Amino acid sequence: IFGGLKVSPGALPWQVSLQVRPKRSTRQFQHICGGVLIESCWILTAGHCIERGNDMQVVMGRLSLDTDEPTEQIINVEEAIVHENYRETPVSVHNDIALLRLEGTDGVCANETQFVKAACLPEEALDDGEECTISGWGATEESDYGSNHLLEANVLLINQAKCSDSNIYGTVLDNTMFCAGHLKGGIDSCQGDSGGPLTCEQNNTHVVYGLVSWGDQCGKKNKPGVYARVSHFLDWIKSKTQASS
Ligand code: 4AZ
Repeated sequence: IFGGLKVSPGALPWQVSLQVRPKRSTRQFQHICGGVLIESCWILTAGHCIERGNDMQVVMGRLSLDTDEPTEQIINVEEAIVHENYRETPVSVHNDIALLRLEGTDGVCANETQFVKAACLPEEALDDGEECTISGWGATEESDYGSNHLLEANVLLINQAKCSDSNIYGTVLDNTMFCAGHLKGGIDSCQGDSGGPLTCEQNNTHVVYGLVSWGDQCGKKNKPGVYARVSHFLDWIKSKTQASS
């Protein structure tokens, strides 16, 4: 996160760290992406975060990447489901969404606490200019390697036609994605934040409106962050989570 501030305990209880290690390796798990708890056994993340052939786990209820915290819950990923129309081009990523099914028994995986709590799915479209929150352990203006402490920043939803202007992203944007940020630059998501939440307040609840997906570098003027549009995928999410939970 560029231009971010440290998150306080319990402020973003749906934020998770997605971590991988080579199968059956004894090496430590490493953070690769963010993710969002949406149900006890389900995490939303970006499609481009899924690396086949690796063991995956999610760490929830923790702010610091390198220190165990009493509030944490660490759960293995049983299955990763990448969207069937996920597609990367040299400049953009389309349908950049995946679901992770967590290991658990009788439909209980994560236990709800003050520090681990699901975000709601959006029910309706939000207006351009609405202020929302992005968060993650990704690269900062000081460090390409990311932040050890979870950071957050406020961004504004940017009109789709405006973001499709030729001096911003032109014609690569489609309705599976939207832009958010500040066109003057400085405040943005970055590498390592991918898959993590853009949440907005709607009727006094926090809804996961976007997932960090891509952008032309980070924090640059006229190059805002691009987010997977969660509201576009509600039927897909329902079909997957109801089929096998
Ligand atoms: C990345 O490389 C990435 N500024 C993520 C977010 C943004 C740019 C790049 C948005 O994963």
